[in-house]
Amino acid sequence: MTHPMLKQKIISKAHELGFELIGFAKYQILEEEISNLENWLSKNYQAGMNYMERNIEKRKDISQILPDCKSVISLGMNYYVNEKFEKSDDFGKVSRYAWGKDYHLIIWKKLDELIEFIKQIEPDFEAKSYVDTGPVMDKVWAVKTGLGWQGKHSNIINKKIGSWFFISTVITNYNFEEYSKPISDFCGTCTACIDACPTSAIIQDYVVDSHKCISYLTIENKNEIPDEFIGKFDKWIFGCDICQDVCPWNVKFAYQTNIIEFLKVENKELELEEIEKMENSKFKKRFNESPIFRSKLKGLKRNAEFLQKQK
Ligand code: B12
Ligand code: SF4
Ligand code: SF4
Repeated sequence: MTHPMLKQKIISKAHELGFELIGFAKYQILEEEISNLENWLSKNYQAGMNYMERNIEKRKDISQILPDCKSVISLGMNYYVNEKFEKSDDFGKVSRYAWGKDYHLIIWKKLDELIEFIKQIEPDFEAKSYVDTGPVMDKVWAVKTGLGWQGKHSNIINKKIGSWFFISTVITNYNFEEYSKPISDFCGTCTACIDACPTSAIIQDYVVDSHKCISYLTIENKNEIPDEFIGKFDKWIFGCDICQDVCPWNVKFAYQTNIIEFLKVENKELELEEIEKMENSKFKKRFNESPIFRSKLKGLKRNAEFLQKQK
C-alpha cells in the first residue's frame, strides 16, 4: 500500500489544520527509552502519578496498541501567545498552556479530521492518535520524527519555534517511503533552565523529579504542598513555565500561534481570594472547558492558600 504523494498531502492537511510541525518515523520498539523510564520510576520520580507505572508494554511497543503498525507521525501545535503577567501578589500565575480552552478538546477534533482525510485517499489506512493522555511516549516519538531534541528541562525544542508546542502522536499501519532524521541536541553548554528552576526539580540534565516540580505540585498532586516549598513558588497557581521562559530557544524564536482558540486568553492570572471563596458551581461554570478543571476546586484552593503563605 503506497499511495503516490500521500505523505505530501498529509503534511499539507496538517498545516491547514494548524499543526506547524510534522514528522514521520518508522515503527520500532523503544528499548533504551523504556529503560530510562523504568529507571525514573524506580527512583519514584513519578510521585503520585500512578498512571505512569501502567501500560509500560504499550509505551515500549506500540504494536500492542495497533497490531499492524508500521510508522508514527508526530505533530506539533504552537500555543505561544505573546502576553506578560501584570497583576500584583494578590493573583496567582497560570502556565501558558492553560490560558485558554483545554488543548485536548481542540486537538482531538483536529486529529480525527486529519485521519478522516487520509482515509478518504487511502481507505485501508488505520491509525490511533493521542495527545498527552495516551499510553505513548509523546516526547520520545517527537525526537524520532525530527520535531526537535529533548532539552535539559526534558521538553522538546524545535529550532524554528522553541518549545511552546503540544505534541500529538499518530500510530499508523502505513509504510512511508521516507522517514525524518532525528535532530541533534542544541543545548550545548547552556544550563539556564536548571539554574532558574526555583525548586531544583531538574535533578540532572534531562531528568525531572516530579516531587519537586511546581507543575506536578499544583496540578497532578492530590496532597498538601510540603512546607519546604514555601517562598519558592514564584506566584504559580497552576503549572509552571520558568524552565521554558528562560530557554534561549524560546526567547529568540517563539512566535504567536495562529490557533484562534489559544489566542482567546481567559485565565492568565487568578485572584487568590476569589479562588479561596469560590463555590463548586462557579468553579465548574468558569473552568469547565479549561485545563484548570483538572486540579479540581480542592486542588486550586490548596494552591491559592499555599501562595498566600508566601506573600
Ligand atoms: C508525566 C508528564 C508530566 C509530569 C512529569 C514531567 C516529565 N518530565 O516527565 C509533570 C506533571 C511534572 C509534567 C509537567 C509538565 N508538562 Co507534561 N507530560 C507528562 C506526560 C503525560 C508523560 C511524560 C513522560 O513520559 N515522562 C516520563 C519521563 C521518564 O520522561 P522524560 O521526562 O521525558 O524523561 C526522559 C529523559 O529523562 C530521558 N533521558 C534520561 N537520560 C537522558 C540523557 C540524555 C542525553 C537524553 C537526551 C535523554 C535522557 O529518558 C527519559 C525517557 O525518555 C507527557 C505526555 C505523554 N503522553 O508523553 C506530558 C508532556 C511531556 N507535558 C508537556 C508539558 C507542556 C508540560 C509542562 C510544560 C506543563 C506546565 N507548563 O506546567 C510541564 C513541564 C515540566 C518539565 N520540566 O518537564 C508536553 C511537552 C511538550 C513539549 N514541547 O515537549 C507533553 C508532551 C504533553 C503533550 N502531549 O504536549 N508533565
Ligand atoms: S516546570 Fe518549573 S518547577 Fe518544574 S522543572 Fe520547570 S522550572 Fe522547575
Ligand atoms: S535552557 Fe538551555 S539547557 Fe535548558 S533546554 Fe534550553 S537550551 Fe537546553
